[in-house]
Amino acid sequence: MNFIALKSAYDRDGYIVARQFLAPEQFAELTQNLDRYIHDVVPNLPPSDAFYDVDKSKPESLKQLHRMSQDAFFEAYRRHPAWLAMAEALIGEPAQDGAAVEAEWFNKPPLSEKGTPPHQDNFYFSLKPCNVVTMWLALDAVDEENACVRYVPGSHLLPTRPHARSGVLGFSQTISDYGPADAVREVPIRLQPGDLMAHHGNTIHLAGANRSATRDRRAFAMVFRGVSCQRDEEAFARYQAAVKAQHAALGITK
Ligand SMILES: O=C(O)CCC(=O)C(=O)O
Repeated sequence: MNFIALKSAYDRDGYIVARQFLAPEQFAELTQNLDRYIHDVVPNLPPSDAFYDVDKSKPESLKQLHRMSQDAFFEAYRRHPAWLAMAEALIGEPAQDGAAVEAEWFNKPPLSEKGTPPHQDNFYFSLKPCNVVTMWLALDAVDEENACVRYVPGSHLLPTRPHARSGVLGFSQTISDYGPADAVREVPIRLQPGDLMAHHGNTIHLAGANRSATRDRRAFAMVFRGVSCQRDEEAFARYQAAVKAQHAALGITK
């Protein structure tokens, strides 16, 4: 991987794409463990760690997994050398604890109408400085039909935008003044299984509904914070209160 070229694109655009990021055997190891986790662990998880588009009685509607490091494989995976090297090249400093904060899984099941509202991750994380990268590995081919993520290039260089409650489970906050001038700048990121995209904590991103009746849109993601990041505890407490209120409104309890 040419980390110098990737770092310069990341600093300019706020995101990068690295095609076929993992070797085939590494990708197979990850997908086998994701299948195992979904089959063996997910049925016993509390509602806060596994979100469904419909509900648990429709396992095919599974749309998000959080706190996957409760499983020994994913706990160790947070330190995976390839992921860590890429993350540190992009943030330009060591990652806190030499590891990702957490491991997560995202899907837009076929015909899922719930998009990802436009947001900036650092509105959720509340880090200063915002030297944090989200790395998102495609598990399926993703394109406009099955709701690929869209980035607004260069948006990480401008101040954080105001956010408000979205009503979308798993993405509680959305940019409240997002408008046509933003939308015309969106770039759809088409990926093949094993391709990685990574974005800065202030890069605006979103995704639409999955219009395919047959294709999932699954991804595995990890977030790495630079050692210089400190959490703004007041902003984080406000965000957590907003999530709690949204979960209560959507009937999600621990
Ligand atoms: O998978 C998606 O639609 C969005 C994921 C996301 O917002 C993120 O990983 O920061």
